[in-house]
Amino acid sequence: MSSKILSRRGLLTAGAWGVGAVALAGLIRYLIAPNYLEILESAENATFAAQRALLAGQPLAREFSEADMSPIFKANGTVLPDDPAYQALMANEFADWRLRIDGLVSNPVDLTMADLKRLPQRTQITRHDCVEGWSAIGKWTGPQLGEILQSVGMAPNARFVVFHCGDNLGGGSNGFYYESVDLVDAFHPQTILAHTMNDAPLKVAHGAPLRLRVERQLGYKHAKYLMRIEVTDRVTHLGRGKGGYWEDRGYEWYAGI
Ligand SMILES: Nc1nc2c(c(=O)[nH]1)N[C@H]1C(S)=C(S)[C@@H](COP(=O)(O)O)O[C@H]1N2
Ligand SMILES: [Mo]
Repeated sequence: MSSKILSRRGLLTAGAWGVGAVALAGLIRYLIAPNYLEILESAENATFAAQRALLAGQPLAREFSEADMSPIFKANGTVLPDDPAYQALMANEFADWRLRIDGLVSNPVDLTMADLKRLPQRTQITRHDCVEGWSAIGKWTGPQLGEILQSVGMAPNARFVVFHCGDNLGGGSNGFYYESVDLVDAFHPQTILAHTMNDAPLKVAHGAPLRLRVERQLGYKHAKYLMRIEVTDRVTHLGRGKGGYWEDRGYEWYAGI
């Protein structure tokens, strides 16, 4: 770590200030984004309360009006998962689908769509930017991820939120699409689990029955076909260890716009 801008020792010292360590980590990720994963993994003293304190004053992604909505919103990546488990859920119009939330939480849960719709809902019209060079403005509705995470009780050592998807792209056990965000993005007010797109139930091509919207990040972070959300203290044990399906194949983990 000695070559990093902020040394491990520096971070641990900051940890003694509580909020400081996390706020500092949140700030420096913009300066040294490629090293952010390692830096975060070395921050040991931050508490959940400190993470919450970060929420105040987070910049919002731009929101648009109905008139700005794109007449056509391209579907990209997987548009019809061929995994048998997903196919079985789809055949039943997702009536048997549950969103598993587990990992570093005190109350693991299996949420139904009705459970998710009973929570306070947020609707936002935002621009989606894909690295492949297209953008589209769409309207999304769903509960805030932060509300859900709060309700399951996160452990103090929680650092990442991992999204496990229902589509297997690679054929092997490592081929399932997955993504991860830090707690700054997880608790961002515009980070929602969307079940509704442009006022209609989310279509299979766009990630039915539920997909992530993490509006200050590039398209590939917006995991579709959500099956399980895992709270972790690291991401190195997943896939090829880089925090996401495309990150494992060379894309940046921090895909801020
Ligand atoms: N599970 C899953 N999520 C995914 C993908 C995917 O292939 N599988 N593709 C990503 C990419 S690269 C983009 S641009 C968006 C596309 O979302 P859309 O189909 O609603 O346009 O989903 C992202 N989330
Ligand atoms: Mo993308």
